[in-house]
Amino acid sequence: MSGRFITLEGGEGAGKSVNLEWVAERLRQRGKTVRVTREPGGTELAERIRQVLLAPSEEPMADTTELLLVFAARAQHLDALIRPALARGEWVLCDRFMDATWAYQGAGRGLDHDAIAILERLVLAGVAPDYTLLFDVPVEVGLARAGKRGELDRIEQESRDFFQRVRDCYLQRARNEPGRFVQVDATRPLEQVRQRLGAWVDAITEEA
Ligand code: Z5A
Repeated sequence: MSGRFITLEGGEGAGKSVNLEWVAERLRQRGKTVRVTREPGGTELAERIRQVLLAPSEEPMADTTELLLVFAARAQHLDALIRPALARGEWVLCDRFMDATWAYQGAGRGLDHDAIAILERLVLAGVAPDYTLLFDVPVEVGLARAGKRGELDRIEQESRDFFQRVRDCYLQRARNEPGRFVQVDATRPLEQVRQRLGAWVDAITEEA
């Protein structure tokens, strides 16, 4: 039986984290072996890279450093966790993946798309999500939700315009790949968001 690679994406405070385990549990109820993970991170080494990436520092991080760290963490994550789990037939549920790089480093930072595409080819080497759940909320709503958590990490300290570019990029990518993306209106109450997620899980596990 073959596994599936499912990613969760969206801007700040969209609701990925509060729904990740819920979706995993629903998949388990449908008989799937599920591995929950996240980016940047997911393995011991990749989590260490995450700390470097997100910790505010006195020395400003160059945008290219940020890009390369994101891909360094991803290379490790793919090698040590994602590829082996998929090879065992597990369902991998990942909080953020490659679309986040296009949204944050590509659209947010405005980094060169050809450079990102080269790194994507090198690091992913053919691995791609089967499905991507895009939790969409207007920037103000997401920032207000995320702001309630208190201290902001290095990227969370970016401007409203930065997060608007991130959101626009995600929405454009969803339009470009309607077969992969499942867009979720995350302004709705959690109960309604989960009704939608549950119906979707039931549908894809019928097929699998
Ligand atoms: N990053 C990058 O730049 N490039 C990359 O390639 C990758 C990542 C992979 C860490 O990601 C950072 O890494 C991220 C992008 C960058 N940057 N930032 N900033 P992360 O996923 O670990 O962190 P995050 O994006 O900051 O997650 P988040 O803000 O926690 O968003 P979330 O997980 O989607 O939100 P949440 O924690 O599930 O929900 C936030 C709050 O809203 C919480 O109190 C919930 O109870 C509440 N909530 C959620 N849904 C609802 C609904 N439906 N109604 C009402 N309230 C709700």
